[in-house]
Amino acid sequence: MPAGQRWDIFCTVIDNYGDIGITWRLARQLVAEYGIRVRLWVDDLESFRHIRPEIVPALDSQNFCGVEVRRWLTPFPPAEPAEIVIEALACHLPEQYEQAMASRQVKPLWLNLEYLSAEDWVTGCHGLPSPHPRLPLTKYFFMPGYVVGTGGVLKESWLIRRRDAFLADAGAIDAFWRGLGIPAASPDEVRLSLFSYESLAIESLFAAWASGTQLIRCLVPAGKALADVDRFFGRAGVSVGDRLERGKLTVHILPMLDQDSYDRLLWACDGNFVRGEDSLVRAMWAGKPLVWQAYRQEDAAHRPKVEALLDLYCTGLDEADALALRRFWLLWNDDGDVGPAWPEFWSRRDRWPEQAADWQTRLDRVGDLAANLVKFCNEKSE
Ligand code: TRH
Repeated sequence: MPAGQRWDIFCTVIDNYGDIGITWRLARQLVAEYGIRVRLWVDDLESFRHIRPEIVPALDSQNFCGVEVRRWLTPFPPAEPAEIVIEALACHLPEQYEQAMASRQVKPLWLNLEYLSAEDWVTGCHGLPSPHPRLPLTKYFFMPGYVVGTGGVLKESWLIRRRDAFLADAGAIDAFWRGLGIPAASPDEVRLSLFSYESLAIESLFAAWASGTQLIRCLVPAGKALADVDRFFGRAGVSVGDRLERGKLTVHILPMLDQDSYDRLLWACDGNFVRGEDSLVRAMWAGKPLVWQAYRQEDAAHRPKVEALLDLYCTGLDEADALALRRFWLLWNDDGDVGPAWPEFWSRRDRWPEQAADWQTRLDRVGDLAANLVKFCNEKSE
């Protein structure tokens, strides 16, 4: 790869934080690990600020971690296209920018970075070209995934080193909890993070926890799940800093943390409920028991995605473990009554770390997404 190669990454924030979370993480890694000059074009800097508090939404251009963050304005300002152009997560490049790409003598390499999925068809689509209907340009599909033959998932070179150093440092863990206003962990309690969409299942989960025998401390980042927390506790408008108790359950409402602190939360908890794509992958690397909630789509179109990941994720598990995991994940995604399924799932918690380590080894075989992307671009540019 030529030194100082320029990449433009385009991101529209459809909903939630996954789009910006993924593109920011990728941009930062490309700069830090490959010396690439990255411009990240984002249409919604307000959302970006939630996971990167230093972002100033009013600025058209700002720099963080070596990434040039640009406000994606309409109409799009004249800009010289980079050598590599990433259209991320179903966004569409501005017409003016496409024209500018087409008018270059050496055309930029244009990639459509798709959503992560475990479904079978992903391997078949990875790397396919798609000629532009009018302009002399070709776009390539780059499919993240969990198996060889896909683009892999994001993983920075420092991730495991930093995770292990943190987990080996009791002082750092205590300081982390103190910073959040949460008591230090104690051996007689189970500590779980819960990042979720609106879900009726939360009520049944909380009811099971409250009436169980185990002390549970549940950490809920502010956002879509708060209405369900309200409903369970008979409150209106719980907010950041609140602490709620019923029976064996204590719930703390956390602010949205910056991405690196959110990693620490996943590492420090005994188990994690995650959603969407990026928190899912981070929880996989955290290696703790995890429960995934897919991004909801109409007509339950997300259901096959959950099934497909379960099929891969459960490979190698014995039948009873796989059954308990499947049952809990599916009920959670269907907004079902998860209470009765919890004890069976959680009673197997000692087995999940081994499963997580095996899964990480499998992901490592695919290679990480940034490395695969750079390799793909090098090959196509030859
Ligand atoms: O926010 P999400 O639900 O994003 C979703 C999905 O990506 C989905 O696939 C996409 O189609 C949809 O958006 C539009 O979940 P996700 O992907 O986990 O993204 C959350 C990001 O927020 C991730 O980068 C982690 C980060 N985060 C923090 O930085 N701090 C926090 O406190 C929390 C809870 C999350």
